[in-house]
Amino acid sequence: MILYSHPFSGNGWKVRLFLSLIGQDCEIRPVDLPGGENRSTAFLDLNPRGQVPVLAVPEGVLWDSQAILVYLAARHAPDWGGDDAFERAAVAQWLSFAAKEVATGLQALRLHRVMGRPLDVPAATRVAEGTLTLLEGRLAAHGWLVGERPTIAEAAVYPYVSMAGEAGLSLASYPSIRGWCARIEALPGFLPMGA
Ligand SMILES: N[C@@H](CCC(=O)N[C@@H](CS)C(=O)NCC(=O)O)C(=O)O
Repeated sequence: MILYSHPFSGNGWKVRLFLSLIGQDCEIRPVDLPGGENRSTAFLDLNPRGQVPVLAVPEGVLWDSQAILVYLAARHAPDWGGDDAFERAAVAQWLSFAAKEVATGLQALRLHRVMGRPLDVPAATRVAEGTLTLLEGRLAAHGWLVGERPTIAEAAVYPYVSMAGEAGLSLASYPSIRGWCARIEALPGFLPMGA
């Protein structure tokens, strides 16, 4: 397995974090995003979206962090994908939340603040605040996003939430989110950003 990523990529961190949590080895190939390597013909052949992460596996090439998490759980760690039809659908619901609300709020704000990407900051801030409020509601009543143990939903949602400070938002008024982050950070195999 080869993971194409960049050390700064939060979406790449989702995959590296999950690989570490399940103790799965993987070759990491850095992609020079600032240098535009992701726009090269060779990289676009791997991912026509021109984004990391990309995972090359014996069956083919997968792009999109959520899709890669689904593959890795199904192939290597089924316990992390949900136990039954309802749980697997609930996991998919949070993966969709990661790809939409988390990406257009917290991820976009971090990219804007750290890399200077143009952004409608008030609109993205509203999305990010709504994201945190929704999560706080779920986590005030439950320890994990799905069921009673961590799933790939945690790997998809946690990275950009835990980096809220880099997006210019504080988690001070979200105690349940902070408790959930601490539980994830205490899991065996937890991998910090940039490690
Ligand atoms: N939906 C994709 C988003 C991937 C994404 O936004 N990747 C960023 C790095 S975190 C990227 O490669 N950006 C390069 C670009 O868009 O030019 C996923 O979840 O993998």
